[in-house]
Amino acid sequence: MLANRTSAELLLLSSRMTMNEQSTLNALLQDPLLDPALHAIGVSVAEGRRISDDDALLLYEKAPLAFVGTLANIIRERKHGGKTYFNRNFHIEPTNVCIYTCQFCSYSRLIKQREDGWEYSMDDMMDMVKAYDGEPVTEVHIVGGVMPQYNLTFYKDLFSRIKAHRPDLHIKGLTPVEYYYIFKKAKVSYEEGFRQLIEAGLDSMPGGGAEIFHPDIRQQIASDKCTGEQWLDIHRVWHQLGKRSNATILYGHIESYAHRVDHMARLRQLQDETGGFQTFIPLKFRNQDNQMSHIREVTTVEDLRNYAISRIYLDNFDHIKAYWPMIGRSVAQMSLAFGVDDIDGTIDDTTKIYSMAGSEEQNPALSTKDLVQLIKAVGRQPLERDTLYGIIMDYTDHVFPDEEVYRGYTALPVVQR
Ligand code: V47
Ligand code: SF4
Repeated sequence: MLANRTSAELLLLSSRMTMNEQSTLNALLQDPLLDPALHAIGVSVAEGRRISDDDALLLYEKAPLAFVGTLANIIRERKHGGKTYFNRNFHIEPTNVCIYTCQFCSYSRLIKQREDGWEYSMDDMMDMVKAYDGEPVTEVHIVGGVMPQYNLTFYKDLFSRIKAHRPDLHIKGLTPVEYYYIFKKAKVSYEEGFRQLIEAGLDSMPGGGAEIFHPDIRQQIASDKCTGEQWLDIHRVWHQLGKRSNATILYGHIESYAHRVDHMARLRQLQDETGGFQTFIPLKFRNQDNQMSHIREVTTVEDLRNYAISRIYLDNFDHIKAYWPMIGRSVAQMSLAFGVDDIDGTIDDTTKIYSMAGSEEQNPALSTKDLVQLIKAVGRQPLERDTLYGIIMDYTDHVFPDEEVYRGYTALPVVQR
């Protein structure tokens, strides 16, 4: 405990902290009512040490929002200061029909009523790409249901056509769920399959399909798609090829806190091994139009606690992302004080998987100006990034015509003419 340390130790510790960090931590740790075990975790974080799985479980079980929020914000500011990243991307969902039966997904039921869904052709998808000609988008995120016609040959063709049309567009495509299926059907190893897709133009892998790795839960909510182990193996191979990917967790349904910690432990371990993950994206379970509609959604407080605890636990992940179309703009803004430093940046309305599941944003379209204002309004610095976190533009001091300029956290916006 800080109180039990020698003055030399305390001096050394405080010399590594900013004044702001010191006073925030002092206020937090000197609370006489603070649980001693939480106090010890606070000291670990102050010292920049990794917390254990038991610590993470304790945070989930006992720590108040303000406690985890303060620690997460210290880590966030150590890593990024006030920087908040977004990108300009668009989504293509090849189909909303899926052979798998994930209970939480509104796509799975459509296999029985296939005619109610969509199954885009190669030309349909190329038309979607062409619709962005001349637009300053840097990434296309391709993910959807799994269907037999979308096989390895199809995706090689799609990726190479996209690159032939627009070589600078980063293709962030598919997840281990699709890869496991298409590589198996094509009878190629993960490595060989990836080599072919990289040659066709695949650049990086999004974080989907992770759900909850622990078999006790995965069996109940996503029994027939790739296992947690297979998901991790596929990312491992991808990283070994020198490529980057993201990771997600689908939380707030039937899993326990121990399952969330188990999930993050497996990710932290793989990240220690490969260093290939860029971003962790907690995805809140939404209960509309799926077979788990009877489960109540968790509260915003729980969402913020979950962001914060993942920021504290995943010390080897550079970024924590809040996917704003799913949680809404206000919670996304709040999350920036609870460990989140990235809010994605979808700029169109083609992301159907969430609107079908009941996301906050029925029309998830935000212009760059809106996104920048949203970030500035909570005192953070907006940076447009590319998929690999190269900085495209720092908007901190940029003022758009007619932008509402926020001064500090509480001042009313002033329209800049
Ligand atoms: O794996 C499906 C989730 C994921 C529901 O890498 C649901 O940058 C909540 O992974 N409630 C796919 N979530 C999307 C995804 C993603 C999104 C944004 C950015 C990135 C990235 C990745 O969507 C699925 C599943 O976990 N999902 N149904 C639902 N009812
Ligand atoms: Fe298919 Fe993915 Fe939905 Fe599962 S979550 S049913 S794999 S689209």
